[in-house]
Formats: sequence, structure tokens, C-alpha cells
Amino acid sequence: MGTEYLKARRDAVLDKMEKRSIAILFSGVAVHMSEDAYLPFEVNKNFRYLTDIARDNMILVLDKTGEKPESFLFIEEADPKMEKWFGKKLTKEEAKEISGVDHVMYLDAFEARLGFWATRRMMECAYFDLYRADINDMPGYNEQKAKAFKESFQGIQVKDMYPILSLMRMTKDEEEIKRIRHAVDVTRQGLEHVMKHLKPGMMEYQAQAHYEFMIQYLGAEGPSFPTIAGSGFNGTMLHYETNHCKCEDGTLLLLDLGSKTDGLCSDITRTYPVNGKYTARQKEIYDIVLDANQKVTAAAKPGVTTRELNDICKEALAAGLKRIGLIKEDSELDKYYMHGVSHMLGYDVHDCTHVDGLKLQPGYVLTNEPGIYIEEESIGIRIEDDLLITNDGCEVLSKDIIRTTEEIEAFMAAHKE
Ligand SMILES: [Mn+2]
Repeated sequence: MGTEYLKARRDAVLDKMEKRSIAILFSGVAVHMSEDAYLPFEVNKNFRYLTDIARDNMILVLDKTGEKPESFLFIEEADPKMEKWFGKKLTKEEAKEISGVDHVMYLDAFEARLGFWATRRMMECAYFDLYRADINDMPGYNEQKAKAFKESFQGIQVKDMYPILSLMRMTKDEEEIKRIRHAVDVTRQGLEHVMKHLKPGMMEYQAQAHYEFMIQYLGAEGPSFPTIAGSGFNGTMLHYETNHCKCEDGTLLLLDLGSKTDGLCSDITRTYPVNGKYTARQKEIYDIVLDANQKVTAAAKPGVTTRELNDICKEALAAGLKRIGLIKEDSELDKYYMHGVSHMLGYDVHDCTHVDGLKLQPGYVLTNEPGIYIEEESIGIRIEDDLLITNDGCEVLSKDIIRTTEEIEAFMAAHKE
């Protein structure tokens, strides 16, 4: 496949940029945690999307000021002394081979080059990634750089490239779909490993360790978000991440987890019986959640909105809970189900979240995750699959991750030590 898919992505961005403009995208810098320790480096996702490189201190420039559009990558020049401490930097040749950009240069050439674009090429507009998740967040690295640019180039308009990238990233190309499939398959193997070992008395963090061992063993970059392993009552807390309790006999273990492979994420939830058998009550609730999951899958197709999927989910859950007498009115469902059924999935687990209310299109990848949380019975059940929207419906990317109570009980029974 080479780097054709990256060139296609960059060309699509260039296509949407204004004439006499450039786009400047920083990969970011590692953030200090304390003393000389750093937080794990998180590359800017748009930078990775356009280069397939997850390294700090790099700059991608898409240049639309000349006769034909060109791409530039500015990288650090290796210092052998520093490499002894912090590992090898990419060489120009390696950076070019991975990204397929037209020109790779060292960072010290960046300013002169910027001056050239600004004056000799009469650049009118510069795009930066100005995304901020929350209005109260500190400005990110790219936003700080945009501010500095604005101050030194008063006559050049600064624009946000995030809307362009975000819309593009909603529709996955073949390479992204291939990688998400892989991430989902790694997650399947991780979950099967948990099912093989799960038994009463196991600590939640041990179930987490079984999962994370297997995905790491299979070469994943790591979990795509902090693993949620909530047993019994803890399964009713949506973002329980402490995972420090014992999985008691007769309870359920809710596992909401994912893997990241080559930058792309999976996000799956399964709810297993700790001792290998669901109680009649657990099964009753489980099947209501599964019914909602299946109805959402059946409805997911181009033209439908995630809001409509959520309505379908709520209708199914409410009907089920009314049937077993847990609620009388649809409005009471809020007590047992309080989140959306779906979010986009991609380079981020909650991918391109600002694009709300859009109609689904072929190539979108999203989750399908109904749940029921009954605090007073310590029953928390969620079943989450990953869907790829096709031309006339959807494909369940996680179809091979077993989900019925019968399949799960049979699997656990077959692998009891
Ligand atoms: Mn999810």
C-alpha cells in the first residue's frame, strides 16, 4: 500500500484550503509530569493522520502558495549524545519513507522557510489546528504556536484547520478500517483471555491485567483508554476505573476496554458472569440490553442520525424494563440508562465529537453501547460493539466477539481449569 493513503489524505486537505495558504501542524511536545519525569507523549492526532508518525517535535506544512501543492516535514536533527539517553531519532530518509512527504528538512530551516512563504509567496492565510476539547482547557501546543504566529505576521489571516480534518476523519478510508479491524481483533483475543481465567475471588485489577497482558503480547500500542473492570455494584458506575475490588461469586464483571493498534482504536464492552453462569435475573436484564443492541445494529445505516439511534435504543430498553415490571413509564428509564448509545471511533476513542447531529454516511465507524444499571440490585450490564456504516446498512466489526449469554457460558465452561 505504501504511503498512497497518506498522500490522498494530504491532497484532500490541500484541496479544501484557500489559495495562497499553508497549513502548519505540530506533532507536539512531551509534557512534564514532575521533576524529570514526563507524561506519556500523545501525538497530535491530525499530525499522525497525515504522516503516520507519532514522534514529538515535528512540523508538517502543507503548502498551497506555489504552482503545485507540496508537503514539507521538519524534524529534529539527531544529537548522538542525546540519543544515548533517549533513543534514536528518525532520520530524514526514514521520515520520508514512512510519511511520503515531498520534502524533509531539519527544524532549524523552518523559520527561514516560513519567511519565504510569507513574503516571496505572498501567503494570505495560515491554517493551524485550534481544537480545544473544553473552553476551560489550557490552549494546546498548536494553539499557542498559532498565537505566536499571529503576533509576528499581522497581515496574514489565521484559520482553524480542525473542522476540515475532523470532517474528513469521520469517513474512514481503507487503511483506517483495516487498522480498526485489527484493533477489534486484538481486543477479542484479550477478552477471551479474561474469560479463560475469570473466577470468583479474582481482583478486578487482575482481570484488567489479563486483558492488558494479552493485547500487549499481541503487539498493540496499548489500551485505547483506561480499562474499566467493574464487578457487581461497580459495574453500575459508568467510568469506574479504580478496579480494586474483588469479583464476588454470583456477580457480573463489566469490562469496557479497547486496544490501539497503529494509532487506531477499538472500544468494546462485554459483561461476564464471574462464576461462569448468569443468574435468571441477570440473564433477564442482559437480554433486554442485547435486544436494544441488536435493534440499533439493525437501524444503523446511511441517513440515520445518532440521535435517532439513541431513541431506538431507549425505546427498546424501556419496553423491556416495562415488560419485567421494573418501570411503569418510559420516563423512568433515566434512572437505569443515562448515556448515549453511540460515539464515533477512530484515532480517538471518542472521535470527532464536535460533529453532532450529522447523518451517518458510508465509512463512518461508531459504537453501539446500550446498558442497564440497577444500583439496588448491583447489576450493571453494557454490551458495546463497533459498527462500520456501509452503503445500505452496517457491518458489526466486533461480530466475532461473542455476546449472547449462551455463547459466553459455553466458552467459559469449555475453558474452566
Ligand atoms: Mn464507548
